[in-house]
Amino acid sequence: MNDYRPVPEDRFTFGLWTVGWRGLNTFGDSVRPALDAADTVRRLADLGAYGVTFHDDDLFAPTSSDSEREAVLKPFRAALEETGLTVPMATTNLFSHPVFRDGGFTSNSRDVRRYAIRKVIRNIDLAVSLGARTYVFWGGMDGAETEAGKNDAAALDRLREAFDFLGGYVRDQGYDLRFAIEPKPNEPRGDVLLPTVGHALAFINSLEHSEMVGVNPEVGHEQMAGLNFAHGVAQALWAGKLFHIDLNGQRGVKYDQDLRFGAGDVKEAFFLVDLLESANYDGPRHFDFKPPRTEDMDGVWESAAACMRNYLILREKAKAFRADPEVIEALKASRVPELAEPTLGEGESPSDLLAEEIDLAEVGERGYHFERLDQLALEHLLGVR
Ligand code: DIG
Ligand code: MN
Ligand code: MN
Repeated sequence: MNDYRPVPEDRFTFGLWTVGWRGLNTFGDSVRPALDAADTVRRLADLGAYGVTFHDDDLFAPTSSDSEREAVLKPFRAALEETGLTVPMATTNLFSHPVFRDGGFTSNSRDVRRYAIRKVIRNIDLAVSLGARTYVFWGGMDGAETEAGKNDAAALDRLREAFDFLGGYVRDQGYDLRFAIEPKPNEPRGDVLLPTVGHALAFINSLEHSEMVGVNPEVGHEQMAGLNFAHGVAQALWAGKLFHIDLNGQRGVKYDQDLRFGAGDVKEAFFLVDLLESANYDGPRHFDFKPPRTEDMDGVWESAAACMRNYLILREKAKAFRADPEVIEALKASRVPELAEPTLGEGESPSDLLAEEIDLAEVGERGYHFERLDQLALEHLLGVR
């Protein structure tokens, strides 16, 4: 019997800001203490994690001096060394400080845009020194509440300018680093620029260094837009642009819940894990979640452990689903393998195709038996197969 105990080989990672979330929100004060970064590394290592990720501000205040930064980094590096935990990804906080109230790269204020790029450069240097290979950009504060207040074309120009400049910096430094854009439709801004995976993929195509820029989709963010997360990830994979992923849970179109992974739409979580494992996605399984404000510190670690446990449970169920002979038969009955067959034959011409007929009456009656296939998946998920 599998005890679903995570090991570093499972490549589970957590943001320092997740288990470190103190519970402060618009309607409630903090309920938990601030966590020390080095202690968090040790605790996550004990739970079986592979790595940690961070925003610059998770480690030190934006105004910290070099010596103040080093005072934090020294024990942080020591804890990484001691536990063997990695830092696969880092990112910049371009949203908390009041200076970013109208965004970072797309603030109407030019001096803020220039500061945002400086802040990213500084943290890219630190991230690379800690071994990060992926740098995430979540432009949560880059958006608008009023249409007249933001010139979208100019905002996209400034966003492209920032990515092209930073991509050039990474290349000039010879860093082995890729960028991953994290879309979100709204919150904290009324409407956020690049709201979904589709918008981000289209934007990436406009960049000078597009080959080094991918996406970091987050489960709840696509679902906040009423979209199916697995389909968005599938398109990112198809485009060769799934550079990272933020796993959590969301229950419907509402505020960003950042639930532990598996606690939201569990059927969609099942098919997401099925997709990632079937596609041999080899990136970190990164949790970007917030232990509910109701929890004490014991609840925080229980929630973090459950993120990994749920992924492992769903991974085993997805594997059993794919190996089930009845499922293999049902996939054939639904003609799923046939979709992988090119529509046109080798060298076939339009006249060849036009010479063909279809019996509309007969083919029009064809059923696809998706209900049987989906019921088999659900029965695997419910544990009766
Ligand atoms: C929120 O979903 C965002 C920020 O926490 C961070 O910039 C990014 C990192 O994955 N996710
Ligand atoms: Mn979120
Ligand atoms: Mn995220």
